[in-house]
Amino acid sequence: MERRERTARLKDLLSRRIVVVDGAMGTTLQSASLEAADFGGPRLEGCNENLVATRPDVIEAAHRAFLEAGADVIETNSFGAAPVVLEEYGLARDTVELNRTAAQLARRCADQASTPERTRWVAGSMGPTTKSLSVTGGISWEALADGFRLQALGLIRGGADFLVVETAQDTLNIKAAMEGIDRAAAELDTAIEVAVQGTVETSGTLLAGQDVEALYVSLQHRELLWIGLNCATGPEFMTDHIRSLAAVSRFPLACIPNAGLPDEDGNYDQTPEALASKLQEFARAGWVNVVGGCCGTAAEHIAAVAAAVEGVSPRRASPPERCVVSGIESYEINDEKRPVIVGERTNILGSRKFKRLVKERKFDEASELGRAQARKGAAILDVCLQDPDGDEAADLTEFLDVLVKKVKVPIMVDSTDPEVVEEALKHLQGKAIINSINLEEGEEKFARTAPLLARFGAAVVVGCIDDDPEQAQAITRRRKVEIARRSFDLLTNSYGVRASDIFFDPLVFPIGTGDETYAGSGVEVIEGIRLIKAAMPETKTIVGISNVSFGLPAAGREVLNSVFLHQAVEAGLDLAIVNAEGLAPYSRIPEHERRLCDDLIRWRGDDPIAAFAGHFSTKKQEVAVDERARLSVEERLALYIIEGSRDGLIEDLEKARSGYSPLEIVNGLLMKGMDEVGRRFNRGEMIVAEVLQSAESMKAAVAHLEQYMERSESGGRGRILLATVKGDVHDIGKNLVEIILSNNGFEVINLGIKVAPETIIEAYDRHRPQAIGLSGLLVKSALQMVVTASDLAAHGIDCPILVGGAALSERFT
Ligand code: THG
Repeated sequence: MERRERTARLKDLLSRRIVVVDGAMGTTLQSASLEAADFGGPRLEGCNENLVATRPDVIEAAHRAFLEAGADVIETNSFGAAPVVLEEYGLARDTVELNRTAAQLARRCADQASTPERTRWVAGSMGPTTKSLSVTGGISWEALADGFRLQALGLIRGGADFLVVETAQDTLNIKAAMEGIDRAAAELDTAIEVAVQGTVETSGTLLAGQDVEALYVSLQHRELLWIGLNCATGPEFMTDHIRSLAAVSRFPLACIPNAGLPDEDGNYDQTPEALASKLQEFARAGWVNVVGGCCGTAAEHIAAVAAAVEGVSPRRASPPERCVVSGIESYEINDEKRPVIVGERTNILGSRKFKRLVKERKFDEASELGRAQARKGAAILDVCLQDPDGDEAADLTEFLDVLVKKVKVPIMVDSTDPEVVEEALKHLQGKAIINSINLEEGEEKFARTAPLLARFGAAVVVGCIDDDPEQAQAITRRRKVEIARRSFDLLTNSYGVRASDIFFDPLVFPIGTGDETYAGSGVEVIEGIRLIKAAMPETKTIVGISNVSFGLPAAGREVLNSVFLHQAVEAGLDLAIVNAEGLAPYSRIPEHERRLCDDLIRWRGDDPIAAFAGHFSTKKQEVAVDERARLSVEERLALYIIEGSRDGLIEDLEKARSGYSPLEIVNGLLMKGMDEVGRRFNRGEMIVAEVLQSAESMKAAVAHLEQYMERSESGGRGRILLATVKGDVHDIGKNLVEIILSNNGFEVINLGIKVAPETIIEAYDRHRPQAIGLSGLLVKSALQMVVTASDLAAHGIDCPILVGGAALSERFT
């Protein structure tokens, strides 16, 4: 049977029943009591990969034992057969040969065990190597990719049915493996299926930091045979990760755990029955298509696992189509979050400070500008190191290496040079966004960047410019949508880009410089957004907000940026490249200033620039402050929260203390402001970045008042665990609850944010609280509360649960 026919059968089988993969080769070899001579001499002792040459009988016996136990798939003994690993034994030159031999051995065993009714498959195993691009370094992307190429060449030639990139600890290594595999397949003029299995540590992430959802998002663009997890822990610790993957993955799912966690001697001692019963649980939950065993699993384990999943239906994938990008963590772009803020300050063309730091090669300090933006509400960072005097690719990659250790957010690579973009993508584990491509130099230039999208898995910003000889930049709304449509057809038809990975930039021009070309171009952007969203609803829109106000007085810029942003969002804008800190709070902009902005955007009146500049160059910043002095202290306290301001907050809190207790100030006066924030947010008058500023004011106020709150006899009334559930970072409400409870005599153990169910279970076992409080703001947090509660129940924990959060209803509770 041809490989193609066999893999077609395997794909079919994956949808019909749960497929069983073999157990651990390493563990099996250990128990064979091999000696130096078996490996080919003392110098090679421990090099398991060489055994296919020196003791093929031992390897074959292991394969046969697993096939007899009921494995549908056996893995080749080539886990560490990449040149960078083999080099340690002086065997790098034998890479292709060792891999080929490993595949041939497994092929022979699988074929002998196959019958017309039951096919057995050979998976070509490709381990993570001893180097990690993100963590250890010590190898280049190119060298790693080329090593994987050689490994894949040998495995394919030797007869592997598909390849499995396994025990992966670093998504960049996986991407390099994909590259190597693609090159090998091209060289052999063939196609080969690939499965990917990551390894989640007890920390809850891969070694290089990504969680399973970010891992999935980084690989979503490939047609994987399956995605899954193997090694690291026993099945117990995999529960939450497998469940999370099952919720998002469009690929079949594999769960291949160790036989428990190793004991102090490094032995894995989970019994076949225990492993099988846990995997059966996952199977019955509808989470898996593939099961098997990793470290510590012998033929008995595989036999028990095969028996346990027999007759249980495999998972059927039906994840919703979503627009998701990732850094170390994944980030979904959806309507709930409009506008998603893309931080603009890590741009040497847009920030003098950043430019200076880069010039002085102070990359650490420069990356702090990125971190500061992420803290202030930027969900994505735009990074631009385009400098005619510098080496852009070298500067950018060096900077990215520093930045991604500090921020978990997705990165937008702001460069128009295809080579720079490619190099940058070799330094980013996540699914990045390329900013940008366009048709200005025709379809040929387009063709240089577009293939990178599918190769690395990235989203893309498409600027509305084309090769029109008269006016390349689209200024009118009609031209904007026309060019967007042309780019859309090209990308989706010729480059296989998914519509949800296309972000159109209708292009914002400065409307206040006096250049007549751009007079009134503001409203064209707003209406262009509306037309693009209507014509291609699955795509996203993005603009660089600050461009609009170039050349205007600084005080006016913040106001115009804010008004322009609000109008664009109203028209459907999804993402805004902007300085989250440099926006005037919209709710604080007086009516007549909004009017001045609107006149400029829509070009009304004789000279809207003069009217605007006239007002803002004479404007006294203090006016607003004077107005506030006329308000009562109660009103002002609410206003600090609504505006997200802090100037004068502490003094006013001190004034309020003469009439109110600290808790009355929090629950009465400040909460009034918070309620108003909620109302305005729901009406679309405030954006997330502004709400975050309100939250900061609330935190500052509470932090100040805490010193005055008397702690009543500590903990006498009971002990309560509090946690913001997994996937959610919001904790203001929860922290207030903590204060209120501890001021009323409860002992509170606050587990913090993004707390996974297993952490809560551990904490419960340690502290034995009388109640557990789960908190979260997002809609998905409500679902996570259900998941958490059922995990608690599954562990026999029956203590009462309190739930709190914006998305909760009485019925839900
Ligand atoms: N679309 C897309 N990408 C873009 C833009 C766009 N990338 C770059 C730019 N435009 C967006 N970024 C900025 C960054 C900074 C400023 C404007 C846009 C800015 N900077 C201050 C100035 O020039 O006056 C500098 C202040 C300082 O030095 O600190 O306004 O439109 N896809």
